[in-house]
Amino acid sequence: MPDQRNFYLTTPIYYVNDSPHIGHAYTTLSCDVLARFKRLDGFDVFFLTGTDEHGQKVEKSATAAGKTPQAFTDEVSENFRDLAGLMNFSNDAFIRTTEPRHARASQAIWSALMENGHIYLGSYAGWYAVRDEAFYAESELQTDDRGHKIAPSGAECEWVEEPSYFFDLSKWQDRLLEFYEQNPDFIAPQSRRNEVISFVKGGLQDLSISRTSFGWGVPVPDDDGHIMYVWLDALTNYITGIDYPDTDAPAYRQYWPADLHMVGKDILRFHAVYWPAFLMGAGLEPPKRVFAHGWWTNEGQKISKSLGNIIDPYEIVETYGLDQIRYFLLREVPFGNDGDFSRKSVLNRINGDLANDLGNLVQRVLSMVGRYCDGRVPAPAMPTDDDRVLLEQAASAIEAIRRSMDAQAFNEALDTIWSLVRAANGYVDHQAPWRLHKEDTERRDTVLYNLAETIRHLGLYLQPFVPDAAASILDQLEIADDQRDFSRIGGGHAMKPGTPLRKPSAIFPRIAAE
Ligand code: ME8
Repeated sequence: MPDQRNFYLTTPIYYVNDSPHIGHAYTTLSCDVLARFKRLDGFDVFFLTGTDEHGQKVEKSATAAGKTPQAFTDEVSENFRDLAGLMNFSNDAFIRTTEPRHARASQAIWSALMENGHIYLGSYAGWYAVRDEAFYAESELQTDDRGHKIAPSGAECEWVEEPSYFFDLSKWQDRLLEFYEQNPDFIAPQSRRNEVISFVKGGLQDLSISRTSFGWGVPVPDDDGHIMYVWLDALTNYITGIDYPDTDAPAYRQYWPADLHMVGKDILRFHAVYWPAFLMGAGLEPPKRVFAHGWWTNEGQKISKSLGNIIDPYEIVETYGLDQIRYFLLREVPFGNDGDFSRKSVLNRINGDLANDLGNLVQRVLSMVGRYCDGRVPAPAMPTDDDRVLLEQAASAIEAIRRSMDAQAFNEALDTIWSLVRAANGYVDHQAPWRLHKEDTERRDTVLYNLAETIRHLGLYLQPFVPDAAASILDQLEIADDQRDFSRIGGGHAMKPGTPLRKPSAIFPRIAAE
C-alpha cells in the first residue's frame, strides 16, 4: 500500500507583522519532531511552513514602517525563514502568500466555490478585529471602559460596512456535524473537538469573504473592486504548497488530503469549520486531522508585545542550548495543554532529565568501554534474564513511541524514552561493571555491550527530538548515517563487537543556576 506511507503536515503560516517568538517556534517544532519521526519510520514526508502576508494587519504594519507592503513582507518574512535555521527545523518547503502561484491557487478555489453556487454578493455591516483578522457577532463582544468593543480574544473591534461577497456557511451546519461524526479523529484533542461541535451546533452565519476598503490581498476573480478575505487566501496555502489547482500534479496526488494541520487553539475555528467547508464546497477533500495545541505563558503571565514579555527564541537558544530548548518545550507540558515557560523549570529539566539521567548514562558507559575494553565495542556472552529484559524494553519501546507520536502526545513519547533511560541507569547500578571488571571480565563485557546497545536505541529514538545530541550519541557509537532509521531497531542490527570507538564527549553538561 504505497500511498499509506505518505505524510503531509503543515504549520500555520505566520503573520509577518510580528517577530518570531516562542509560540511560533513551538508550533513549528512540534511539526518538525513529527516530520523527523515519520521520515525515520519510513514515510515519505512533506512538511510545509511559511508566512501569511496579506490583509489589513500586515498592510497597517507596512505603512507604520514607511514601506510598501511588498517591500515590507519581503523583508520580514525572512525572519521566519531564519527561525527555521536557528531551531534546526526540517521543513521541506516554505510558502509565502505573496507568491504568484498562491494568487493563482486562491483564485482557483474561489472560482470553484462560485461555480458550485456557494458565493453570492451582498454587503457586510458588522464588527471586525484587525488583530485577529476576524468578523465577530455583536453577541460575542464585550464593551471595555472606553466604550470599545472587545472580541473574546481581547482584540479591539471596529465597525465595518462595505459591499462583500459571502460564502454560504449557514448551509453547512449539518454536513460539518456529519463530517465530525464520521471522522472522530479529525479534531484533537477531544476537548477542542467538543468545543467545535457545540459551536457548529449553535448555528453558523454566512461568512464575508471579500473586502473593499483596502487593497492588500488577492484580487477576486472578475471583480476588481474586491480582494479576498485574508483567511480564505491563507488557508489555501495548504493546497498551493502541493501545486493546486493542478489536482493531477504529482505532489497534490501524493499528499492531499493532508495528514495533519498543526495549529494553536486560537485559530482552530478557521481550520476545523471554515476550511473543511471551503474545501467540500470546492469539491475537494478535507484534511484528515487538525490538532490545536495550547498556549505558552511567560513566568505565569500572558505573552504579549504590550507587556514586553515576548520570549525571543534566539535568546533562549543562546542561553540554554538548542536541543535543551527543544526538549523542554516538548517535555514540560502534555501536548495540547497550556504551558508556562519559567527559567527554573528549564534548568530543572536540563540538569535533571538531560544532564543527570541521559548525559551521565552515556558518559559513564562509554568511559567504561574506553577504560576497560580498550575503546572497542565488547563482545557479549550468554545473556541473563536481566539482560533480556533491558534489551527487550529497548527494542519494543518503538511501539509505544509510535502510538504516542500518532496521537501527537510528544511528552508521552519522551516518557517512554526516559523509562528506558531509567531502566538503563538501574541496570548499571545493579550490574556494577566496575566490580565485574575486577571479578568477571566476561560478564563485564556482556553488561557493557548491552548498555551500548541500549544507548544505540536511545540515540535512534532521540533523533526527532534532540537531533544534534542524538547524532553525537550515534557518532560516538560509530553508527553509520545509513544505519539510523527505525528499521535498525532490535537485535538484528546490533553493534558489531570489536568496533573501535572514539574518545567519549559529554552531550548535556549541567547548567549552573542563574
Ligand atoms: O494566526 N503559545 O498567524 P499568527 C503557543 N496567520 N503558540 C503560539 C503562541 C503562544 N503564546 N503565540 C502564537 C495566524 N502561537 C494566521 C494563521 S494559517 C492558514 C494562518 C502560534 O502569526 C500558534 O500556533 O498569529 C498560533 O496558532 C499561531 O502562532 C498564530 O500565528
